Amino acid sequence: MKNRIIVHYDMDSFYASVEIKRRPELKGKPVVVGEGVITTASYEARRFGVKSAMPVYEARKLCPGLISLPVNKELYYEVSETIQNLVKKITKKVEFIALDEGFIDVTEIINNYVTKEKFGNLFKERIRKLTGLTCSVGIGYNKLTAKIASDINKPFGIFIFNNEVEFIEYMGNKSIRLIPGVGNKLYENLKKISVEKVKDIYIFSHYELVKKFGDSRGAMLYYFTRGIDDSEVEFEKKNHSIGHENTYRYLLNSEEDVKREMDELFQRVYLRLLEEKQFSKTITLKIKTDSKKTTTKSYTFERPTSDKLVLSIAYEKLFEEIENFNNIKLVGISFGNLSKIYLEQLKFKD
Ligand code: TTP
Ligand code: MG
Repeated sequence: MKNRIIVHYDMDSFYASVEIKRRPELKGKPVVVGEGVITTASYEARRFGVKSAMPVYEARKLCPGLISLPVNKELYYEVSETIQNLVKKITKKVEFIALDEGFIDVTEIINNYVTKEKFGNLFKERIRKLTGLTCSVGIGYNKLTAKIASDINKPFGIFIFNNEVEFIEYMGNKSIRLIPGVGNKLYENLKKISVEKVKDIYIFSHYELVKKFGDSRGAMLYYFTRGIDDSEVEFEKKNHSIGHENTYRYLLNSEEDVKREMDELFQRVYLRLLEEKQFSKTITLKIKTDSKKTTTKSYTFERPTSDKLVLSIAYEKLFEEIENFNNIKLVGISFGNLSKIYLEQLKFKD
Protein backbone atom coordinates (compact mmCIF):
# COMPACT_ATOMS: atom_id res chain seq x y z
CA MET A 1 0.00 0.00 0.00
CA LYS A 2 1.37 3.38 -0.95
CA ASN A 3 2.26 5.93 1.70
CA ARG A 4 -0.71 7.97 2.72
CA ILE A 5 -1.18 11.10 4.80
CA ILE A 6 -4.43 11.15 6.72
CA VAL A 7 -5.80 13.97 8.85
CA HIS A 8 -8.34 13.54 11.63
CA TYR A 9 -9.99 16.64 13.05
CA ASP A 10 -12.13 16.67 16.18
CA MET A 11 -13.82 19.74 17.62
CA ASP A 12 -12.94 20.58 21.23
CA SER A 13 -15.74 20.05 23.79
CA PHE A 14 -18.08 20.48 20.84
CA TYR A 15 -21.57 21.02 22.30
CA ALA A 16 -20.21 23.11 25.16
CA SER A 17 -18.12 25.26 22.83
CA VAL A 18 -21.12 25.94 20.59
CA GLU A 19 -23.15 27.03 23.62
CA ILE A 20 -20.38 29.20 25.02
CA LYS A 21 -19.85 30.83 21.64
CA ARG A 22 -23.37 32.25 21.69
CA ARG A 23 -23.22 33.21 25.36
CA PRO A 24 -19.84 34.91 25.70
CA GLU A 25 -20.47 35.57 29.40
CA LEU A 26 -19.89 31.83 29.96
CA LYS A 27 -16.38 31.92 28.54
CA GLY A 28 -13.80 30.57 30.98
CA LYS A 29 -16.50 29.07 33.23
CA PRO A 30 -17.12 25.41 34.01
CA VAL A 31 -19.99 24.52 31.68
CA VAL A 32 -21.65 21.20 30.87
CA VAL A 33 -24.30 20.39 28.28
CA GLY A 34 -27.03 18.06 29.46
CA GLU A 35 -29.36 18.54 32.38
CA GLY A 36 -29.66 14.96 33.59
CA VAL A 37 -26.60 13.29 32.24
CA ILE A 38 -23.66 15.22 30.85
CA THR A 39 -23.02 14.98 27.11
CA THR A 40 -19.86 17.02 27.33
CA ALA A 41 -18.00 19.38 29.62
CA SER A 42 -15.95 22.50 28.89
CA TYR A 43 -12.24 22.12 29.59
CA GLU A 44 -12.67 24.36 32.66
CA ALA A 45 -15.17 21.85 34.06
CA ARG A 46 -12.94 18.91 33.14
CA ARG A 47 -10.28 20.27 35.48
CA PHE A 48 -12.61 19.35 38.35
CA GLY A 49 -12.95 15.80 37.05
CA VAL A 50 -16.30 16.45 35.38
CA LYS A 51 -16.83 14.41 32.20
CA SER A 52 -19.27 12.93 29.66
CA ALA A 53 -21.82 10.39 30.91
CA MET A 54 -21.64 11.66 34.51
CA PRO A 55 -24.94 12.69 36.11
CA VAL A 56 -25.07 16.46 36.62
CA TYR A 57 -25.74 16.12 40.36
CA GLU A 58 -22.55 14.06 40.76
CA ALA A 59 -20.62 16.65 38.79
CA ARG A 60 -21.87 19.44 41.06
CA LYS A 61 -20.26 17.73 44.04
CA LEU A 62 -16.91 17.97 42.24
CA CYS A 63 -17.49 21.46 40.93
CA PRO A 64 -20.00 23.53 42.96
CA GLY A 65 -20.18 26.45 40.51
CA LEU A 66 -20.98 24.21 37.56
CA ILE A 67 -23.31 25.66 34.91
CA SER A 68 -25.48 23.09 33.15
CA LEU A 69 -27.23 23.91 29.89
CA PRO A 70 -29.92 22.05 27.93
CA VAL A 71 -28.99 20.11 24.81
CA ASN A 72 -29.76 21.96 21.60
CA LYS A 73 -29.20 19.42 18.84
CA GLU A 74 -30.55 21.52 15.97
CA LEU A 75 -27.85 24.05 16.61
CA TYR A 76 -25.04 21.47 16.69
CA TYR A 77 -26.25 20.05 13.38
CA GLU A 78 -26.10 23.49 11.85
CA VAL A 79 -22.59 24.18 13.07
CA SER A 80 -21.54 20.71 11.97
CA GLU A 81 -22.78 21.39 8.45
CA THR A 82 -20.86 24.67 8.29
CA ILE A 83 -17.69 22.86 9.31
CA GLN A 84 -18.24 20.03 6.84
CA ASN A 85 -18.84 22.45 3.99
CA LEU A 86 -15.51 24.07 4.71
CA VAL A 87 -13.73 20.72 4.87
CA LYS A 88 -15.25 19.68 1.53
CA LYS A 89 -13.73 22.76 -0.07
CA ILE A 90 -10.24 21.49 0.78
CA THR A 91 -10.71 18.12 -0.92
CA LYS A 92 -13.47 15.69 -1.74
CA LYS A 93 -11.58 12.87 -0.04
CA VAL A 94 -13.29 13.27 3.31
CA GLU A 95 -15.25 10.96 5.58
CA PHE A 96 -17.32 12.48 8.36
CA ILE A 97 -17.70 10.01 11.20
CA ALA A 98 -19.61 12.16 13.66
CA LEU A 99 -20.98 15.66 13.95
CA ASP A 100 -17.69 17.04 15.14
CA GLU A 101 -15.06 14.83 13.56
CA GLY A 102 -13.85 13.52 10.27
CA PHE A 103 -10.99 12.07 8.26
CA ILE A 104 -9.34 13.83 5.34
CA ASP A 105 -6.99 12.06 2.93
CA VAL A 106 -4.47 14.78 2.07
CA THR A 107 -1.91 12.54 0.33
CA GLU A 108 -2.44 14.22 -3.03
CA ILE A 109 -2.69 17.81 -1.83
CA ILE A 110 -0.22 18.04 1.04
CA ASN A 111 2.52 19.46 -1.22
CA ASN A 112 0.44 22.60 -1.65
CA TYR A 113 0.92 23.22 2.04
CA VAL A 114 4.68 22.48 2.25
CA THR A 115 4.54 20.48 5.50
CA LYS A 116 2.02 18.45 7.46
CA GLU A 117 2.38 20.77 10.39
CA LYS A 118 1.62 23.82 8.26
CA PHE A 119 -1.47 22.14 6.87
CA GLY A 120 -2.66 21.24 10.37
CA ASN A 121 -2.19 24.71 11.76
CA LEU A 122 -3.80 26.38 8.78
CA PHE A 123 -6.75 24.01 9.07
CA LYS A 124 -7.25 24.82 12.76
CA GLU A 125 -7.15 28.53 12.02
CA ARG A 126 -9.64 28.28 9.18
CA ILE A 127 -12.11 26.41 11.34
CA ARG A 128 -11.68 28.94 14.10
CA LYS A 129 -12.15 31.89 11.77
CA LEU A 130 -15.29 30.41 10.28
CA THR A 131 -16.99 29.14 13.42
CA GLY A 132 -15.25 30.80 16.34
CA LEU A 133 -14.63 27.28 17.68
CA THR A 134 -11.42 25.36 18.17
CA CYS A 135 -10.57 21.88 17.02
CA SER A 136 -7.65 19.52 17.39
CA VAL A 137 -5.88 17.87 14.51
CA GLY A 138 -4.07 14.56 14.24
CA ILE A 139 -2.00 13.64 11.23
CA GLY A 140 -1.01 10.06 10.65
CA TYR A 141 -0.05 7.59 7.93
CA ASN A 142 -3.47 5.93 8.27
CA LYS A 143 -6.86 6.56 9.87
CA LEU A 144 -5.97 4.82 13.12
CA THR A 145 -2.87 6.88 13.82
CA ALA A 146 -4.56 10.14 12.74
CA LYS A 147 -7.45 9.47 15.11
CA ILE A 148 -5.17 8.70 18.05
CA ALA A 149 -3.00 11.73 17.26
CA SER A 150 -5.87 14.23 17.34
CA ASP A 151 -6.51 13.40 21.00
CA ILE A 152 -2.94 13.87 22.15
CA ASN A 153 -2.69 17.66 22.40
CA LYS A 154 -6.33 18.59 22.98
CA PRO A 155 -7.64 21.28 23.06
CA PHE A 156 -6.55 23.28 19.97
CA GLY A 157 -3.60 20.96 19.55
CA ILE A 158 -1.87 19.09 16.80
CA PHE A 159 0.16 15.90 16.79
CA ILE A 160 1.80 13.98 13.97
CA PHE A 161 2.77 10.33 13.52
CA ASN A 162 5.00 9.99 10.47
CA ASN A 163 5.51 6.22 10.56
CA GLU A 164 5.13 3.02 12.57
CA VAL A 165 8.42 3.48 14.38
CA GLU A 166 7.28 6.85 15.75
CA PHE A 167 3.94 5.39 16.68
CA ILE A 168 5.34 2.48 18.65
CA GLU A 169 7.94 4.67 20.34
CA TYR A 170 5.31 7.13 21.50
CA MET A 171 2.51 4.70 22.33
CA GLY A 172 4.48 1.84 23.92
CA ASN A 173 4.32 3.24 27.43
CA LYS A 174 0.80 4.63 27.13
CA SER A 175 -2.35 2.94 28.37
CA ILE A 176 -3.87 0.38 26.03
CA ARG A 177 -7.16 2.21 26.60
CA LEU A 178 -5.97 4.76 24.05
CA ILE A 179 -6.37 2.15 21.30
CA PRO A 180 -9.75 2.59 19.58
CA GLY A 181 -11.93 -0.43 20.27
CA VAL A 182 -10.57 -1.00 23.77
CA GLY A 183 -13.56 -0.18 25.95
CA ASN A 184 -14.07 -0.79 29.65
CA LYS A 185 -14.87 -4.46 29.33
CA LEU A 186 -12.02 -5.41 27.03
CA TYR A 187 -9.67 -3.37 29.21
CA GLU A 188 -10.69 -5.39 32.27
CA ASN A 189 -10.04 -8.62 30.37
CA LEU A 190 -6.68 -7.37 29.17
CA LYS A 191 -5.67 -6.51 32.72
CA LYS A 192 -6.28 -10.14 33.65
CA ILE A 193 -3.45 -11.13 31.32
CA SER A 194 -1.29 -8.25 32.61
CA VAL A 195 -1.78 -6.02 29.59
CA GLU A 196 -2.17 -2.40 30.68
CA LYS A 197 0.26 -0.56 28.46
CA VAL A 198 0.33 -0.80 24.68
CA LYS A 199 3.73 -2.50 24.73
CA ASP A 200 2.50 -5.24 27.09
CA ILE A 201 0.64 -6.79 24.18
CA TYR A 202 3.70 -7.29 22.01
CA ILE A 203 4.64 -10.57 23.71
CA PHE A 204 1.44 -12.16 22.35
CA SER A 205 1.35 -13.54 18.84
CA HIS A 206 -1.49 -12.84 16.43
CA TYR A 207 -2.58 -16.45 16.90
CA GLU A 208 -2.68 -16.14 20.70
CA LEU A 209 -4.69 -12.92 20.61
CA VAL A 210 -7.24 -14.38 18.20
CA LYS A 211 -7.52 -17.46 20.41
CA LYS A 212 -8.09 -15.34 23.52
CA PHE A 213 -10.29 -12.55 22.10
CA GLY A 214 -11.84 -13.91 18.91
CA ASP A 215 -11.06 -13.21 15.25
CA SER A 216 -11.93 -9.58 14.92
CA ARG A 217 -10.94 -8.32 18.37
CA GLY A 218 -7.77 -10.38 18.42
CA ALA A 219 -6.68 -9.06 15.03
CA MET A 220 -7.68 -5.52 16.00
CA LEU A 221 -5.50 -5.72 19.12
CA TYR A 222 -2.57 -7.16 17.21
CA TYR A 223 -2.60 -4.62 14.36
CA PHE A 224 -3.82 -1.45 16.07
CA THR A 225 -1.23 -1.65 18.85
CA ARG A 226 1.40 -1.72 16.09
CA GLY A 227 -0.10 1.26 14.29
CA ILE A 228 -1.29 -0.86 11.36
CA ASP A 229 -4.59 0.01 9.66
CA ASP A 230 -5.23 -0.25 5.92
CA SER A 231 -8.80 1.04 5.91
CA GLU A 232 -9.51 3.79 3.41
CA VAL A 233 -11.06 7.19 3.92
CA GLU A 234 -14.47 6.31 2.54
CA PHE A 235 -15.19 9.45 0.64
CA GLU A 236 -17.00 7.76 -2.22
CA LYS A 237 -19.58 6.18 0.04
CA LYS A 238 -20.95 9.59 0.79
CA ASN A 239 -23.70 10.72 -1.49
CA HIS A 240 -24.17 7.51 -3.39
CA SER A 241 -27.52 5.92 -2.95
CA ILE A 242 -29.01 2.64 -1.85
CA GLY A 243 -31.93 1.50 -3.93
CA HIS A 244 -33.56 -1.20 -5.97
CA GLU A 245 -35.77 -1.44 -9.01
CA ASN A 246 -38.07 -4.23 -10.16
CA THR A 247 -38.93 -4.70 -13.81
CA TYR A 248 -42.05 -6.71 -14.64
CA ARG A 249 -42.68 -8.96 -17.56
CA TYR A 250 -46.43 -8.58 -17.00
CA LEU A 251 -47.46 -4.99 -16.60
CA LEU A 252 -49.00 -3.78 -13.36
CA ASN A 253 -52.37 -2.16 -13.86
CA SER A 254 -53.82 -1.20 -10.51
CA GLU A 255 -52.91 0.98 -7.57
CA GLU A 256 -53.08 -2.07 -5.26
CA ASP A 257 -50.58 -4.02 -7.33
CA VAL A 258 -48.17 -1.13 -7.56
CA LYS A 259 -48.53 -0.44 -3.84
CA ARG A 260 -47.85 -4.04 -2.93
CA GLU A 261 -44.70 -4.11 -5.04
CA MET A 262 -43.54 -0.74 -3.71
CA ASP A 263 -44.16 -1.79 -0.10
CA GLU A 264 -42.06 -4.84 -0.60
CA LEU A 265 -39.28 -2.76 -2.17
CA PHE A 266 -39.43 -0.23 0.62
CA GLN A 267 -38.88 -2.96 3.20
CA ARG A 268 -36.02 -4.46 1.27
CA VAL A 269 -34.21 -1.19 0.58
CA TYR A 270 -34.77 0.00 4.14
CA LEU A 271 -33.05 -3.13 5.47
CA ARG A 272 -30.06 -2.42 3.26
CA LEU A 273 -29.86 1.11 4.60
CA LEU A 274 -29.66 -0.34 8.09
CA GLU A 275 -27.16 -3.01 7.12
CA GLU A 276 -24.85 -0.45 5.57
CA LYS A 277 -25.26 1.78 8.64
CA GLN A 278 -26.09 4.73 6.44
CA PHE A 279 -28.43 7.66 6.93
CA SER A 280 -30.38 9.11 4.05
CA LYS A 281 -31.51 12.63 3.40
CA THR A 282 -33.54 11.96 0.26
CA ILE A 283 -36.06 9.28 -0.63
CA THR A 284 -37.02 8.79 -4.27
CA LEU A 285 -39.81 6.72 -5.81
CA LYS A 286 -39.58 5.83 -9.48
CA ILE A 287 -42.21 4.42 -11.74
CA LYS A 288 -41.98 3.67 -15.46
CA THR A 289 -44.67 2.69 -17.96
CA ASP A 290 -44.17 0.35 -20.91
CA SER A 291 -44.02 3.40 -23.16
CA LYS A 292 -40.95 4.35 -21.13
CA LYS A 293 -42.50 7.36 -19.51
CA THR A 294 -40.67 7.73 -16.21
CA THR A 295 -42.03 9.57 -13.20
CA THR A 296 -39.96 10.21 -10.09
CA LYS A 297 -41.08 11.65 -6.79
CA SER A 298 -38.56 12.77 -4.20
CA TYR A 299 -38.57 14.11 -0.73
CA THR A 300 -35.59 15.62 1.08
CA PHE A 301 -35.43 15.66 4.86
CA GLU A 302 -33.85 18.36 6.92
CA ARG A 303 -31.15 15.96 7.98
CA PRO A 304 -30.07 12.39 7.25
CA THR A 305 -32.18 9.77 8.94
CA SER A 306 -32.59 6.02 9.22
CA ASP A 307 -35.74 6.30 11.31
CA LYS A 308 -38.23 3.88 9.82
CA LEU A 309 -41.25 5.93 10.82
CA VAL A 310 -39.88 9.13 9.31
CA LEU A 311 -38.94 7.34 6.10
CA SER A 312 -42.22 5.49 5.76
CA ILE A 313 -44.32 8.61 6.29
CA ALA A 314 -42.39 10.28 3.46
CA TYR A 315 -42.78 7.15 1.36
CA GLU A 316 -46.56 7.04 1.84
CA LYS A 317 -46.86 10.73 1.01
CA LEU A 318 -44.86 10.36 -2.17
CA PHE A 319 -46.91 7.35 -3.17
CA GLU A 320 -50.07 9.42 -2.88
CA GLU A 321 -48.63 11.81 -5.45
CA ILE A 322 -48.45 9.13 -8.12
CA GLU A 323 -51.29 9.60 -10.59
CA ASN A 324 -51.02 6.86 -13.13
CA PHE A 325 -51.14 3.15 -12.30
CA ASN A 326 -51.64 1.79 -15.80
CA ASN A 327 -49.14 -0.25 -17.80
CA ILE A 328 -46.45 -0.04 -15.19
CA LYS A 329 -43.29 -1.83 -16.22
CA LEU A 330 -40.87 -0.80 -13.50
CA VAL A 331 -40.98 0.50 -9.95
CA GLY A 332 -38.06 1.57 -7.83
CA ILE A 333 -37.14 3.14 -4.50
CA SER A 334 -33.88 4.67 -3.46
CA PHE A 335 -32.44 6.38 -0.45
CA GLY A 336 -29.98 9.04 -1.57
CA ASN A 337 -27.77 11.73 -0.14
CA LEU A 338 -26.26 9.19 2.21
CA SER A 339 -23.99 9.92 5.09
CA LYS A 340 -22.71 8.37 8.22
CA ILE A 341 -23.76 11.22 10.40
CA TYR A 342 -25.74 9.62 13.06
CA LEU A 343 -27.98 10.53 15.89
CA GLU A 344 -26.38 7.72 17.80
CA GLN A 345 -23.63 10.12 18.64
CA LEU A 346 -26.07 11.57 21.08
CA LYS A 347 -26.09 8.33 23.00
CA PHE A 348 -23.29 7.41 25.30
CA LYS A 349 -20.29 5.38 24.36
CA ASP A 350 -19.34 2.45 26.61
P1 TTP B 1 -16.47 14.08 21.54
O1 TTP B 1 -15.67 14.55 20.36
O2 TTP B 1 -16.20 12.73 22.06
O3 TTP B 1 -16.25 15.08 22.76
P2 TTP B 1 -16.12 16.64 22.77
O4 TTP B 1 -16.05 17.23 21.39
O5 TTP B 1 -17.20 17.21 23.62
O6 TTP B 1 -14.78 16.88 23.55
P3 TTP B 1 -13.28 16.65 23.05
O7 TTP B 1 -12.62 17.99 23.11
O8 TTP B 1 -12.70 15.68 24.01
O9 TTP B 1 -13.35 16.11 21.64
O10 TTP B 1 -18.00 14.19 21.22
C1 TTP B 1 -18.55 15.23 20.43
C2 TTP B 1 -19.91 15.64 20.96
O11 TTP B 1 -20.78 14.52 21.01
C3 TTP B 1 -19.87 16.18 22.36
O12 TTP B 1 -19.63 17.57 22.41
C4 TTP B 1 -21.21 15.82 22.92
C5 TTP B 1 -21.63 14.60 22.14
N1 TTP B 1 -21.51 13.39 22.99
C6 TTP B 1 -22.65 12.84 23.54
O13 TTP B 1 -23.75 13.33 23.30
N2 TTP B 1 -22.53 11.76 24.36
C7 TTP B 1 -21.32 11.20 24.66
O14 TTP B 1 -21.24 10.22 25.40
C8 TTP B 1 -20.13 11.76 24.08
C9 TTP B 1 -18.80 11.18 24.40
C10 TTP B 1 -20.29 12.86 23.27
MG1 MG C 1 -14.79 16.42 19.94
